Amino acid sequence: MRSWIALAAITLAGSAGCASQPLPTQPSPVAMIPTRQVAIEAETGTGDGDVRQRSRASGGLTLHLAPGERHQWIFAISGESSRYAVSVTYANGQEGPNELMTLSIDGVTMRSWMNRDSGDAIEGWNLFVTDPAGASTLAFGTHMLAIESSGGDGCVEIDRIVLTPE
Ligand SMILES: [Ca+2]
Ligand SMILES: [Ca+2]
Repeated sequence: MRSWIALAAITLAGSAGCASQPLPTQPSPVAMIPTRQVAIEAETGTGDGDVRQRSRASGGLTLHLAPGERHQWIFAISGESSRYAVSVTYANGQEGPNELMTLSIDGVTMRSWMNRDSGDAIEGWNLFVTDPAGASTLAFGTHMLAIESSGGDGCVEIDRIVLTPE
């Protein structure tokens, strides 16, 4: 009888020792999500403009903006607050004068710049160039990005907008 009690005591001590070991520290879920690139297809979103088919465009589609037209996109930052560089990829066949592009995030203008030709009046509409459009510190959550085109020959086609963590 005595040997059974001793064995039970050892077993209990053993399990107690195992359970008392500290668990590994778990990082918080937010810290585990790295900041990462956000890519927006211009043919999504809401506002002015017409969607065009272009075989070399990302997703096969662009958004045509005429002078005075404005389009906006809602996007989400899923990681912690970080600074992002914004770039815009577009096609702009050489028809005439270039357009002034204005990009804003959450209502704040990031950059206004004169766009450039991506090629001639025929092939140029299926060739794409990428311009920087400023940088902004963006917090976790949803934001609104907008692009407005003004002046020029009346045609520019936005393909894609990319936000890259700096
Ligand atoms: Ca143009
Ligand atoms: Ca596209």
